[in-house]
Amino acid sequence: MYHIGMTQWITGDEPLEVSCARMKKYGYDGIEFAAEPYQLDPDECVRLMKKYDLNCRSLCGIFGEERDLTADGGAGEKAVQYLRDSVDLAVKTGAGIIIVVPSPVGRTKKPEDRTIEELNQNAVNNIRSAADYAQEKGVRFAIEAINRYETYFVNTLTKALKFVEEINHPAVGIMADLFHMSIEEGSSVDSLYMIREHLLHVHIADNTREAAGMGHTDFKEILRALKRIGYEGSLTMEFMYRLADPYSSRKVSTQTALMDRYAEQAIQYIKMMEKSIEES
Ligand SMILES: [Mn+2]
Repeated sequence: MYHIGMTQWITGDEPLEVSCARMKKYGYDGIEFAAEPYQLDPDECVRLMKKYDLNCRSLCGIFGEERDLTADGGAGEKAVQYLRDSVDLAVKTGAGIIIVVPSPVGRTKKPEDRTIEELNQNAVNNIRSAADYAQEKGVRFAIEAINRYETYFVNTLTKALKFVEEINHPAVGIMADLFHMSIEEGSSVDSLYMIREHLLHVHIADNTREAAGMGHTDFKEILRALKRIGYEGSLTMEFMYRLADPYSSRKVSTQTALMDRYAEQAIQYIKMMEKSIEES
């Protein structure tokens, strides 16, 4: 059975402890904290994990305009420093993986003052530089391809693979997010096979970005593929309210009943699919 996690930043403005209690209640193994080294108190994170018997395998990088890994100069350095500071938070919470989106989320047009080659080179250099630090600390970066409505840059797993091969660093791999894949990949299963050697982490949401089982993604086929390629990481739930801007779900006041329903549905559905594969 897979380690089942849930990312926390999707829940809205509720206190961390409320989220942890929910995860414990519905049988989650782990929590994915937001990589917010300037906001989160690592001691408090550790205290809550102990209290609710959760572990932390990954941190979810948050990439607003001010954390732009495609930038050069001071802006690029600031983004690299953010990754280094996130590595320190990862070490303190026990997370071995940090999710990295190589361009600001929501920037769907290429900046006009740079060529795509320049932006790509900046991102490769910045991530490589932070990856040296991550490697020293035993942490790896998982590059996430997000869909075309959230970025012009790395928005398919084909692009993610090319990007990661260009970075060519032992501390940098790829993650698979089933929601983004449902928009961009011709076949999610074929794409999982394509990135198999680099796959470090998985985000689970249905094609509507709600909890697994609420849309039309075939999770049985996905889980079978993950098993066949020997994936041993976490399945981390990242469902959301129906919002166009994903980061706005951090600020909305939490719809507690809906969050409870998503959290319960997601884990029960995935466990049911896992069981049915084992029996077949
Ligand atoms: Mn994701």
